[in-house]
Amino acid sequence: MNKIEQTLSIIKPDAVERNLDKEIKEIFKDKGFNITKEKKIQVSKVEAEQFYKVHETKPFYNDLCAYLSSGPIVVMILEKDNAVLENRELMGATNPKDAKDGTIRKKFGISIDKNSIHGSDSIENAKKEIDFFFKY
Ligand code: IDP
Ligand code: MG
Repeated sequence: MNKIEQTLSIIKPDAVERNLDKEIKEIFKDKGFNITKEKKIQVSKVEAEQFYKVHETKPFYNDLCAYLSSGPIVVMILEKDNAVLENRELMGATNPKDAKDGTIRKKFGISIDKNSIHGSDSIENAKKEIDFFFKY
């Protein structure tokens, strides 16, 4: 059974810097996602650390947070049946080298850190991440 879900997507600094945000949003819309909220912002290092707290023990944590806060990003709520899983499939593998044809990371990703896009990995995390950016 399919059901309408929301997930959080972030167009990361490397993609915004290359003016790919419009093209990436069109890909989501073509695949049937509704972008119900979006904003272009720049987060502080501390905010990036909060957002990526789940990765705080990883060796790449500091670089990851420095990177996310390094320039403007576009955060979006995507809505669709099975949005969480379908967005993960459309994004492609974390490392663009491993991403399949037709995925956003295959098309635009530069490297494992500059992989152009973030997407929530579970319904539970989607709720937390949406609240993080859109609950005032
Ligand atoms: P995901 O973005 O595909 O969900 P996660 O494992 O949640 O991947 O990692 C979060 C982000 O951290 C990735 O998108 C990537 O930019 C970065 N990252 C993950 N693994 C590595 C690594 O081994 N080296 C450097 N950066 C990494
Ligand atoms: Mg993740």
